[in-house]
Amino acid sequence: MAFVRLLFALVWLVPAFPSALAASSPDRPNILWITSEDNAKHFMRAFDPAGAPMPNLERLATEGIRFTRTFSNAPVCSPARSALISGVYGPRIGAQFHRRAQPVSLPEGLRLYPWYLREAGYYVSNNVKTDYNFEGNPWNESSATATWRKRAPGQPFFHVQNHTTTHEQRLHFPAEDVGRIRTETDPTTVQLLPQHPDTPLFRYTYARLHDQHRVLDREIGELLARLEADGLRDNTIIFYFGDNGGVVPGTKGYLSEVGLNVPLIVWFPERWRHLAPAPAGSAVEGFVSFVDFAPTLLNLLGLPIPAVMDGRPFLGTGVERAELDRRNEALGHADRFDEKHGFSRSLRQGDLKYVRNYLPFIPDALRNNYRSRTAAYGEWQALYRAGKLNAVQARFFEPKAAEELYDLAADPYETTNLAADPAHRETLLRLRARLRERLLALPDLSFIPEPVFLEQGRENPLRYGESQRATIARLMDIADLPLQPVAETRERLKAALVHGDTLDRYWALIAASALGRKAESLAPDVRALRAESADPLVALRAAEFLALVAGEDARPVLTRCLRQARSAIEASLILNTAVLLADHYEQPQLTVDPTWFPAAWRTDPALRPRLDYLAEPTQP
Ligand SMILES: [Ca+2]
Repeated sequence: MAFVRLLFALVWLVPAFPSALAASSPDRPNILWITSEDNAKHFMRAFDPAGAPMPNLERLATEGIRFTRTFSNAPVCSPARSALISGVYGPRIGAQFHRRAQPVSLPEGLRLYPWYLREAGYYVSNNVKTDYNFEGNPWNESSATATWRKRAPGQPFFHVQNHTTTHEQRLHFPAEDVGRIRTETDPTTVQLLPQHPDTPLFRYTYARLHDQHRVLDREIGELLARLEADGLRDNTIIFYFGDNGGVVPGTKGYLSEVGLNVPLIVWFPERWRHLAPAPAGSAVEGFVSFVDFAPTLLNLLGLPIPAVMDGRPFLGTGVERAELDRRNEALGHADRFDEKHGFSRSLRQGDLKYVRNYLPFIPDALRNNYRSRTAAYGEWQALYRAGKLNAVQARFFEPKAAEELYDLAADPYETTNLAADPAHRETLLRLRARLRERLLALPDLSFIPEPVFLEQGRENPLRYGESQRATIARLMDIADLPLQPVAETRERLKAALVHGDTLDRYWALIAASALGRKAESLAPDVRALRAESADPLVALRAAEFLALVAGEDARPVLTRCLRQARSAIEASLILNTAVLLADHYEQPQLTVDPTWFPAAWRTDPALRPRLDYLAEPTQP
């Protein structure tokens, strides 16, 4: 500690080296980002009385500022981390998919934030997870041994220390562990989400997760002690936050509050307190989301914020508490996560939460191999099949509503969907319009099917999105037809089904499937779209509709589409429907021969899990 102080003093006394002098300026704070994996605020006592005790974090919170409404923009790692490092919403630049099929390019004029810090003279290090959907390494060092200690003498640092102690994989234990390996947390004391059955395995899973939080807290305590021992604490601004929510079943990977609302604590040393928007020990309820973090860093250091960034700073010069408290909106997105394709958006405004499910016929429970490694998922599903769940617990396995609306003040765990309640009609229409406005402003590239986007837009997603603005608005209109009374929409749907543009037909078929039986009269029109000559993506959605509403066997068409597939991601999209129809709509399971695909496709993260699943001897 004394050594470092001495170095500071020595460099300060050598005016012959002005650049060294600038780099050592005591007018610049160090910044330490402590991140932890898959942490909702609901599992931490610092934020929720039902959470795990974490004394080190609680002390940091008492001396720092708790941001109680901090949202990951996506409930899974790579899209969440892509928003953090770019300051841009994933669906605006094609970074919304997890695991990426291919990395996307950053918009012109934008660099990942470590680059700006590095330019400003900071030593930037990351230990160790990256998981961005972009190419490039903006760090001085990103490794399991990265540390602030490797910076030049007197150089300010920005360091990320990521903890995997609470990561989902920690819940990949066998069900036999119940009663075999004791937990520090008493399973009878945990508070289960209303979506979960009260079984010994669920209670044990929660207890294991609480235990991991206790371990995490000890690790954070050790890290803070190292900072202190290095004599750096009085010049370092400390952030602690979770990288996405989770991680009991049905949270990570889903747009629930437990999937999105992460903990955030920011601690300022005395000399940098003027950059804090609120007093030590206080809680800020103004909304903060991951796109705001990069602009916040730049603002803290007095650096300009690139115009292309979507977020805005929540710390530093110019941030006023009153204005911060008025921020009350957060946008969430869920798309393909691994092999499971979906498309949902959420908009939280104050205590109101609106969710739009564009593929409502896909239940949340649609198979995702990685999720299913948590044993409690399997038990949850078995209880569903045995008819032993109540309506709230069973909803995970059933088709979704196209729209969801929750009053989180009365219903914090989103159990009662108010979307169809006439008493809330005005609120529904207001939030529906607001979400639409937000998505059009991006514009949201998920209206372009992922295989088409990768082929046409990956090189310059931002510019591609701008060029597709009118198309995306038109496709959104078609996607929203199911929200109107059927009598008014049938003719528009019929027109879209024969539209000259493939994507209009594609979305008309999805809209028809979202309507389900109410769109049954369209079956003859749809059969024509299933024909041999059709585009595989159109034929896929046509076969899907006819399977859903008329029980027609989709396998011959899906097989044909698979064999015509132009990319691994297109094959993945087709297999998503195959598994959906077999597991949730009583269709016979498709037989797939992996040799239909080029060898490189068979290891693709979006395709391989489906091939593995279909190869399992006994599917459920
Ligand atoms: Ca994570």
